[in-house]
Amino acid sequence: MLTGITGQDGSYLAEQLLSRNYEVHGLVRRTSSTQRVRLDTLFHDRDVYEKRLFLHYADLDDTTTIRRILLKTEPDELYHLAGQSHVGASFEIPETTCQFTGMGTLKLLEIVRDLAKQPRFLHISSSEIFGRPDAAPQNEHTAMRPVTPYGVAKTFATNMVRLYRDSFGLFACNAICYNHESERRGESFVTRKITKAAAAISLGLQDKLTLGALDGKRDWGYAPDYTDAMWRMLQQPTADDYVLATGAEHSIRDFLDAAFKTVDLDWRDYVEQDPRYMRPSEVTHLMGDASKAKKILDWTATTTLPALAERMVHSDREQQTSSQSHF
Ligand code: G4F
Repeated sequence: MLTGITGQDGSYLAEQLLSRNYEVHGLVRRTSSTQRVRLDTLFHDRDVYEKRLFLHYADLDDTTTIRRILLKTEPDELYHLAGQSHVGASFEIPETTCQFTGMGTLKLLEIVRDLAKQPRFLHISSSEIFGRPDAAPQNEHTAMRPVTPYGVAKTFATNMVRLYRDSFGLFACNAICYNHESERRGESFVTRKITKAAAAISLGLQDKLTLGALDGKRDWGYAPDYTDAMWRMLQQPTADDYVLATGAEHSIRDFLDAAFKTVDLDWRDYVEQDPRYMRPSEVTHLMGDASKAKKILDWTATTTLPALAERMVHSDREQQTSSQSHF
């Protein structure tokens, strides 16, 4: 069972689990739109949709419906990936962020605690819990010092997962994920915004890219690697928390360099900054130490930043070229 199955990570994890012969169930928020672009291929596969992949409708705060679905489906593994995940937006909608990202996790833990057959539980935590850390790289023991509403909500959820593991004996784990991107990344996150713009500018479809602060540094990896690690975490004999990261730190300028280089352009000719995209408080440097994941899960991130940016720009160029050819 996956919450957030229609998101970037949910869609990769669903594909990986199906390829491992799992029956996959997804919790989906009921909205008037039925667009689930990232699951399109699976939907149209007659051997998969409603044979080995099933969707159920429930909002994260609808505990009665979620309990009913879990009682009916009796999952072995529950991957909790859903929540309000945009850090910048969390300053505009802090209550919604805490309601879904923080309380949504606690509500799920409460349901699982009461189940006769308890699934193994994975919560997607975030490097945002470290905020402005006093150590680099950060590991599972680094103090949590969040500086954004999203980081505060994730810190609450991460600590609750630990508490339910230690106090109630749940098999509950935190995947403390650093930024992980892909061609399926939401278009308002900085990497996808950059790769979409680089592609559009190179095709003559756009002439400017407006961004916020360019000084931040992040540890950017490739999303399918991270969902693979999540699965590995739930196959261990004991539940634990793991940092998932590449161990390399890059600036937004480095990402701009790599993305625009793919299309032989210099980003300095196109990028402008707008305070609208700047955050009231910002995590400046984040870099993870994933040596525990390497040792215990036999996991390492495979993709370097230039290769990631290049891959995303090529995919955006293909998408934009094919949507142009439909007109
Ligand atoms: O792409 P971002 O929005 O990612 P951010 O804030 O690091 O959060 C992502 O990674 C976290 C893991 O550490 C996740 F937990 C979280 O859910 C999310 O997936 O911003 C990256 C950096 C920031 O410093 C931001 O200020 O890019 C800067 N930035 C500059 N201009 C921008 C923009 N970010 C966005 N989204 N849009 C801009 O125009």
